[in-house]
Amino acid sequence: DMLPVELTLVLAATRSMGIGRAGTLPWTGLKKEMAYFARVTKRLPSDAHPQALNAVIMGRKTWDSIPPKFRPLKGRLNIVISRSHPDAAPAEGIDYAAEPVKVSSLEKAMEYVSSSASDKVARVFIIGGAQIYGAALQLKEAKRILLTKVISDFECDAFFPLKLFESQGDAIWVKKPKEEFDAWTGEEVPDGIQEENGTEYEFQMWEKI
Ligand code: FOL
Repeated sequence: DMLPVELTLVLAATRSMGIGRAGTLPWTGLKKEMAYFARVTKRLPSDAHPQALNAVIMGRKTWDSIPPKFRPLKGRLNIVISRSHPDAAPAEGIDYAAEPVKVSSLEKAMEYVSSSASDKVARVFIIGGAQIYGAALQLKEAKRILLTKVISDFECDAFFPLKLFESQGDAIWVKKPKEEFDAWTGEEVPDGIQEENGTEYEFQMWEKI
């Protein structure tokens, strides 16, 4: 049976929407920002089945970029998209804590999370990179973007394929007020400009109208 899947994209990006450089993040030392990413992608909505878990969907290059000691990202169902992986049989008996589910497309990833085979999935996050964000943005299911806007400038060679600016945003996407951001994440998200090791950033939530 197929359940509807709402997708939330989560990313940190510079003002020019830069998200990566040479296969990794453009910055180092944003420990609190990374801790926010981990908390928000792990936390279940209050109405979730207590044994549920959230899913994180990523491309193969993003998987490779995660330090081996942190992957699969713990406490989350990890789904990795790779064209070179036949979709043969990821279904039964896979230990989510030990290995990611491998699929050949975002559509297959969506089928996997929405099928009754995994009715224990609560929220579904798209965690990159550029190619996967681009594919997700084409889908009606992409409802929300958790954007950490990095104000300090960094050289980047990978970019989020959509510009989100407070004044001149894509008309389809609107920045939500803090109250709705806090309610959705289930935490009090720090408001205003944050600073870590000389890098400034701001937590934001955007939704499609
Ligand atoms: N979204 C945001 N807001 N910030 C990011 O840095 C980010 N990064 C990615 C996708 N969305 C993001 C992709 N890159 C880890 C490493 C790289 C990565 C995503 C996750 C990672 O190791 N995460 C661990 C945290 C480890 C720690 O505490 O330092 C995790 O458990 O989530």
